[in-house]
Amino acid sequence: MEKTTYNRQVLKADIVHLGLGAFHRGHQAVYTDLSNESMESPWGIFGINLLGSADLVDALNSQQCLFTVVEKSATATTCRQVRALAGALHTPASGIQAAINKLTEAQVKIVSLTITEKGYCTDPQSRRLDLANPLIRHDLTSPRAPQSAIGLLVEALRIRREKALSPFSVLSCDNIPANGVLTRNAVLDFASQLDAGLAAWIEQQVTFPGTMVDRIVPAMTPEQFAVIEAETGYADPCGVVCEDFRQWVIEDNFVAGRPQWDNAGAMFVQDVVPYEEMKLRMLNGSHSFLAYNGSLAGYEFISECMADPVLNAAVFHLMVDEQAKSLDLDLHLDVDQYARLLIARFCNPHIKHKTSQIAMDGSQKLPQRAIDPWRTLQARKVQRNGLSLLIAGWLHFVLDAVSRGQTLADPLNDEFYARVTPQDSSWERAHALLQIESIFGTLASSNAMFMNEVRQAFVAIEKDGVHAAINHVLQQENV
Ligand code: NAI
Ligand code: CS2
Repeated sequence: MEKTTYNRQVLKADIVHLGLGAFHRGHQAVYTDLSNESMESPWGIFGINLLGSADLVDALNSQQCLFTVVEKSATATTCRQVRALAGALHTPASGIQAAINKLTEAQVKIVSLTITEKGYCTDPQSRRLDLANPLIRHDLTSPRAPQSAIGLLVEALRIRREKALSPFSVLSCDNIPANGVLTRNAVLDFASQLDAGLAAWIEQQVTFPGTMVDRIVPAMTPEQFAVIEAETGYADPCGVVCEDFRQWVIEDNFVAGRPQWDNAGAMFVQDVVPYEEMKLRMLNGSHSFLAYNGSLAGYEFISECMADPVLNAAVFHLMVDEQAKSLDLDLHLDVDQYARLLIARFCNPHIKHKTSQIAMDGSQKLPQRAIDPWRTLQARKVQRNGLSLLIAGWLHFVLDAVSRGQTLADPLNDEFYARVTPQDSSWERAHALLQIESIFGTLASSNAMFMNEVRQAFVAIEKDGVHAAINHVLQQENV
C-alpha cells in the first residue's frame, strides 16, 4: 500500500471541492495528497455534494476521510491510501448554509468543481448561463439559499466581499472546452442578474483557471468494490478503481496561491485550451463514439468494444484522420503516438468502464465532442464520416430508448419525448432531434451537407447494423 507521511492533523479546508464523485477521488485528491508530501504546509480538501445520496459522505466521515485508490494498468496494480481530504458534507442532509459557511471560511483559497457538464446550468451551444434552468430560476429568486453550484459560488463570493475576506480561485475540472471561461461566464451572468457591483468585483478579483483533466475513473460497482477488497484485504465503500494513467494541465492563474501539484506530475501552462481540445476531441469524442455505437452493437464495456476489430479500427480512424485534423494548435505532439496511447488505455481489461455511463448526458457532450469538430472539418474540406457515425449512433441510442419508453439519463430527456412523434418514420424522428438548437445550433436548417451525411450514417446503421455501417460509411468520399 502506497501511503504519504505528512502530518494530516493540521489539514484545513484550503480547497473546497464541489462534486465529491469518483473522479475527484481518483484524480485531484491523489495529486493533492502526493504534492503535500513535498510542501511545508499540506493543503487540505473539504468535499461538498449538493445532490445524490448521503452514503458516501457519511461513510467518509466515519473513516476519518481516508480512502483507497486502486490503480490498474494492463499488467500491474498499485493501491494507495489518499490522506488529503479534511472533511465532507452533503447539503441535502446538512442544509445549504453549512456549505455557504465552509466556502466563506477565511483560509479557503480554491473552490474546485467536478459537477458534470450539466452542473454549470449553461446552454451547450451559446455557453452562457441558461436563465430558464429550474435551479437557476430558483436561485435568482432565493439567492441566499441556492441550490445550484453557480448560485452557491456567487453567494459565497458576495459574503466574502462584504466581510472583506480575500477572494478564492474557481477551478473547474470538468470535461468542457475552456472550462475556466465557461465557469467565469456562468458566475458573472448569474451575479449580474442580482448586483452589478458584485459582478464587477468578481470580474476583477476572482480567477477561473482552465484545466485539462484526464484519468479514466469508472463508476463503482459491487464487482469493483470486491476488487478493492481482494487487493487490499479490507472493504472500502469510499474507494475507487481506476487506470494508472493520469494527466492534469492547469492554467497558472490563481489569486490566493495553489498547491505544488507539479510535484505530483501536473503541468502548469499559460494556455490550456490546446490540451483540452486535443483530449476532448480525441479521447472523449472516441469514448462517445464507442458509447453509442458500442452499445448498439451490444457491448457493455469500452474494453469489449476495443476487442472488436471493426470498432477498434474505427476509433483509431476517428482520432487520427478526423479529430486530430480538426485541431488548431501545434503542441509539438505526435498525434499518432497520442492516439496509440489512447487505444491502449481503452483496451485495458481491468478498467470496467460502461458504455452506458459514457452515453449519459449526451446533449451536454455532443457539441464539443462531435458538432464543433464536424463543422471545422467541413470548412477544411476533410471527410468526417466517423463523426457522422457518432452523431447517428447517438440518434439511434436516443430513439431506441424513447421507443421503449425508457427515461434517458440526460437533462433533455423530456425534450426528446416532446419532439419525437412515435408515428413518424425513423428519419423524421431523427430529424426532429437534430432540430434541438442547444445541441446542433441551426445545422438542421442551414447545412444540407451535414443533414445528408448524418442521414447516410443513420440509415446505414438502421439497415445493416453498426459493423456494416462502419465499413460502408468510412469508405465514402465526403469532403
Ligand atoms: P460521479 O457521478 O461519481 O460524480 C458526479 C458528481 O457531480 C457528484 O458529486 C454529484 O453530486 C455532482 N453533480 C451532478 N450533477 C450536479 C449538479 N447539477 N450540480 C452540482 N453537482 C452535481 O461522476 P465522476 O466520475 O466524478 O465525474 C464527474 C465529472 O468529472 C464528469 O462529468 C467529467 O466532467 C469529469 N471527469 C470525469 C472523469 C472520469 O473518468 N470519471 C475523467 C475526467 C473528467
Ligand atoms: C468519459 C470521460 O464519461 C465520459 O463522458 O468520456 O469521463 C472520460 O472517462 C474521461 O474524460 C477520461 O479522462
